[in-house]
Amino acid sequence: MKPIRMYDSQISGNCYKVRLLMSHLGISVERIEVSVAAREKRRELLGHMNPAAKIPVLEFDDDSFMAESNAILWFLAQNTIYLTDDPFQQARVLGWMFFEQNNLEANIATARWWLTVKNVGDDYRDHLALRHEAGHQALTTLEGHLADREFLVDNRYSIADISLYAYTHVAPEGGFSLADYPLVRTWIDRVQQQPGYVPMFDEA
Ligand SMILES: N[C@@H](CCC(=O)N[C@@H](CS)C(=O)NCC(=O)O)C(=O)O
Repeated sequence: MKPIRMYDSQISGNCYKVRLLMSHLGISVERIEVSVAAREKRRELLGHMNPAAKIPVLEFDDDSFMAESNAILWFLAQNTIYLTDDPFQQARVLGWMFFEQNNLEANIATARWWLTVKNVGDDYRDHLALRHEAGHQALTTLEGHLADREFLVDNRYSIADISLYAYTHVAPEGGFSLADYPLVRTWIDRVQQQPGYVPMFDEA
């Protein structure tokens, strides 16, 4: 079962995680760019592949589909250097990926969506303040965890790092300064030095 196509968006961190891992693994697929802002017809386009009608969605050569960025990372990373085969460390990887969806993406991606993608920050001032408070708590947790390690789990670069990197490195687009998170900034640099690293936006 090989991935052949990805329903994707360049501005989406959830899609970027998958693109980044595929680049590390040397997997190339046809990319179908889907506008995240134009929501009409979304269900018609994606509903048969993902009941939540969201991207990323990966299509396989046997006509099956897979949604949820972290589930896709988990699947593609099997038997590669990007996922340990030790069940205890695997559970820690999963723990960080749940943290990413609940604490980090939920706040940073939403603030970024209002401020940078939709440009409606003024309409959402109260909501933004809550997202900023919770997002900073997530960044503080990440900073603390990086105090005595280079990567999130087992001192090796893994899909846990890829998952959290996606929205952390664009946090300033959501109004989050990273000035108070020097270890997070160094970790961002470290991720960018990994073989096969690609930036979020395609180079012209
Ligand atoms: N938990 C999902 C979230 C997917 C998601 O929110 N995708 C966004 C793009 S980042 C989307 O499709 N937005 C369009 C919409 O909600 O209509 C994942 O990690 O894949």
